[in-house]
Amino acid sequence: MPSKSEALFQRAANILPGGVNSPVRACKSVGCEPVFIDRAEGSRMWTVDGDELIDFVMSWGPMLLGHADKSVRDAALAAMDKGASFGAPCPAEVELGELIRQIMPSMEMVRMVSSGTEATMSAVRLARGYTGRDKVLKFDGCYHGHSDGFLVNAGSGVATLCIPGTPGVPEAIASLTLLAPYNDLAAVEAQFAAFGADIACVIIEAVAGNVGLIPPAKGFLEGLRALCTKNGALLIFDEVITGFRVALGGAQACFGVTPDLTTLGKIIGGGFPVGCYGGRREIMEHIAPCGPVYQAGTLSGNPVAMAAGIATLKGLMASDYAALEARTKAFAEEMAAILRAKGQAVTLNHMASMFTLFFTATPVTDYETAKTSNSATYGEFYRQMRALGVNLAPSGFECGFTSFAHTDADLRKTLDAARQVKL
Ligand code: KE4
Repeated sequence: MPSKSEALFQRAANILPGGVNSPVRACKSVGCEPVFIDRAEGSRMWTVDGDELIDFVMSWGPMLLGHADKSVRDAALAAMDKGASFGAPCPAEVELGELIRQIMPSMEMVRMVSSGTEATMSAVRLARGYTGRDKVLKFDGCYHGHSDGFLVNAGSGVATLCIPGTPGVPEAIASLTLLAPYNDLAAVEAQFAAFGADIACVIIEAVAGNVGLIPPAKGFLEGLRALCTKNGALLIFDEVITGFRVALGGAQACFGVTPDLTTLGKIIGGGFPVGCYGGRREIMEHIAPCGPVYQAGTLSGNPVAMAAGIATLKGLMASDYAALEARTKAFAEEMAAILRAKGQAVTLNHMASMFTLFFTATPVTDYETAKTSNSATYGEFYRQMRALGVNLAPSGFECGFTSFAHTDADLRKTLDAARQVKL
């Protein structure tokens, strides 16, 4: 007799490609079927079969306050009682925008959209419109959503599924995307030497989270800043993951490097579909209806999503980041030690409340070294941990996330589960 999850997955596969609405959820790279979730609260999720899981995916980052946070829930329900969408400006859009600028002052003006992909796609169009240039430089393994130009050597689900090249993306578009290895400033300098006058922007995950976690090498971000300024290109920090996570003010606050534009998503919506891009006023004023660079969205600034985002940011402004980071660090280091005690080669990369365990002895500093991680071992680890009640990222090219809802008991229980794993 199939479980409820198995039966649902069979039905789902008949209507949804791969049975999912986003590829990495299909668990293909970790050799099992996904479980269907009935509900989630705090650090926990419950499957449709009633199994309880301690969650370290946290919806791929958004749930930093924890699932079903009461303040977020109450705000969203109160907004819903006043109507789901107006197609006209509402006060919450202004309040959330002002809150973002208060937390990230480099974002002098912002535009709300409905996903991280929309944010990065729009920021790149703005950079092209503002500079009059066509080329974009991104980094091997970084993932900025699924708009055409970003799928060149991308991370996240593209890397997870080993999708070669960019089927469906015309060569004329893909050729406008330049690449460099993460943390390789010389390679970026070489691209600028070759194409400088035509590079509209450099877009980077200031802490890479889609090849697993890779922090920037000392001086790397500062070097990018200098090269962009020197060559008249815009520096875009894609903070869809890192915004409000690696610090309340994001990676730009952590490293003291100011981008020209920033893109946000995930946490900013508290679980609702929200993205945002913003930056220097004189750049943002090129966006319609101020300026000629067009971007629009039916549900941009949606009142329910804005209310959830405001409640989320206010909750985070009152949260103890240092404490969460210390607990996450200790937890991740203990997890690595447990796996090493089992004879596994493990490289641990962690920062703030995100971490990745790579099954390799090689230090992981870019996409190539991330690929030395043993994906079969990761898959075995994933499957056994899920059977023991722990939900890790179903891909070795993603990050684990803790939240302000994860208790010491959750972390201890997870470490106890790891001690039982046989690799
Ligand atoms: P969305 O369009 O998925 O909201 O955001 C795209 C995006 C942009 N930039 C960064 C740095 C991102 O990490 C993402 C999306 N992240 C992936 C997982 N790392 C989303 C999960 C999924 O694709 O299902």
